[in-house]
Amino acid sequence: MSKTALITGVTGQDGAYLSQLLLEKGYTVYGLMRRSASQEFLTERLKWIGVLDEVNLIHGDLLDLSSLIHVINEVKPDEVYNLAAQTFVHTSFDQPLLTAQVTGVGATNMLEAVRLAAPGAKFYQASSSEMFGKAQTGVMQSETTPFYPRSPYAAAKLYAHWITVNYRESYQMHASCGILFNHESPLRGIEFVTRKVTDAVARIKLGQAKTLELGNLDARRDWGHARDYVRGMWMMLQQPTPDDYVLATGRTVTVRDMTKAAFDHVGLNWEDHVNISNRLFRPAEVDFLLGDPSKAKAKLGWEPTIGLEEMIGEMVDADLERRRQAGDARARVPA
Ligand code: NAP
Ligand code: F7E
Repeated sequence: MSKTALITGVTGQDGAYLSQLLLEKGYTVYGLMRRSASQEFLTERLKWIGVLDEVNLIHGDLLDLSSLIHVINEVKPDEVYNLAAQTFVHTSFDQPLLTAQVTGVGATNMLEAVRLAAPGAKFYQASSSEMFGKAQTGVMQSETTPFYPRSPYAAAKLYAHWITVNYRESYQMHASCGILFNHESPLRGIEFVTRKVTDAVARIKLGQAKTLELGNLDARRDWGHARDYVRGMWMMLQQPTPDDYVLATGRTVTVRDMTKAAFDHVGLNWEDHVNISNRLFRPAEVDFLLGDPSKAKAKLGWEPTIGLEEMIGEMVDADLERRRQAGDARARVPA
C-alpha cells in the first residue's frame, strides 16, 4: 500500500521539490497551506514544477493547533515533513515575535498535533545551519558543533530543534532534524541573495535593469541544490531509528564569488553593475558557514550531486526565461 505524507510549507521552495520526489516514489501527498486571498499566487511553485494537480492541498496554519490536529486526523500520515516557517533572516529582525511564534512555537504545535493524533508517524523538522551562527572561521560545522544563533530566526529554529529532540526522547517519537545548509534553486524566494542575484543578472542581460544593490559581500555560505537536499530529508525518515543530520556540500563561497559566477554565466562583469547598500547589512551577521556532511554520507548514503556553478547557471537560465516571458507579456498589453 502506498504511503501518505503530509508536508507543511508545501507552497515554498523545498515543499515543491519534496512533493515532486514523494510523488515519484508513489506516495499520496498532502500539503498544508494557509488560506489566502491570492491562492493561485501561492501555488505557483507547485505549478512550475508540474505537481499542482497531484498534491492534495489542505488548509491549516502552524499558529492554529486545532487546525493541525484536524488535518492530522483527516490525513493520518505515515510521514510528516515540517517545512513551514518564517524563513527570511532579515525579516526576523523586523518581526522577531512572529518569527518566534511560527518558526519556533509552530514546530511544537506540529509535534503536539502528531503526538495526539498520529503518534506513530515519522516526523522531520527543518533545522538550519543558521543555528551555528557565530561559528569559528575555517572550521567545518557538524552535528556536534555548538550552536550560537545570531538572529531571531536562528534562535527560533534552535528552540524548534531542541523541542523536536525532546519529543523524540520523551515520547519515543520517530522525530529527526535535518540541519540543512543553504540550498537554492530556480524556485528560491526572490529575497534570498542567490535568487536576487540571478534575477538581476537576467534583467540586466535583457536590458531591463542596469544595477543590483547588495549588502555584505564577504559573508561565506555553503550552498547546495534543493533537489539534493529534499532527497536527504526523505532518507532520514527511512531510517529504523530517528537522528539528526547535517546536509551540506563541504564547500564555502563568498557572496562576492557567487555573484561573480552568476554574471560570468552571461558574459557580464559583475563589478560594472553591483552597488553596495548599507541598508542591506544585518544587525548581526553569520560570517562563515561550511558544513561537514560525513555523518549523512556514512549513515544515509547521501551525497550532493549539483555544484554551485551548475546551480547558479540553472537559476540564471530560468530567470532569463521568466523575464523574457514577462517582457513579452507586457509588450502585448495595449498602452
Ligand atoms: P520557503 O520557500 O520560505 O517556504 C516557507 C513555507 O512556510 C511557505 O510554504 C509558507 O507559506 C509556509 N508558512 C509560513 N508561515 C506559515 C504558517 N503560519 N502556517 C503554515 N505555513 C506557513 O522556505 P524553504 O526554503 O522551502 O525552506 C523550508 C524549510 O527549511 C523552512 O523551515 C526553512 O526555515 C528551512 N531551511 C531552509 C534552508 C534553505 O536554504 N532553503 C536551509 C535550512 C533550513 P506561504 O507560501 O503561505 O508563505
Ligand atoms: O543571505 C548576504 C547576507 O538571505 C545569505 C535561509 O534559507 O539560509 C538562508 O538564510 C548571505 C547573508 O540567506 C544581500 O547578509 C548580501 O550573509 O540568502 P540569504 P541566509 O540568511 O543565509 C539558511 C540556512 C536558512 O535557514 C534561512 O531560512 O548573503 N547578503 N547582500 C544578502 N542577503 C540578501 N538576502 N540580500 C542581499 O541583498
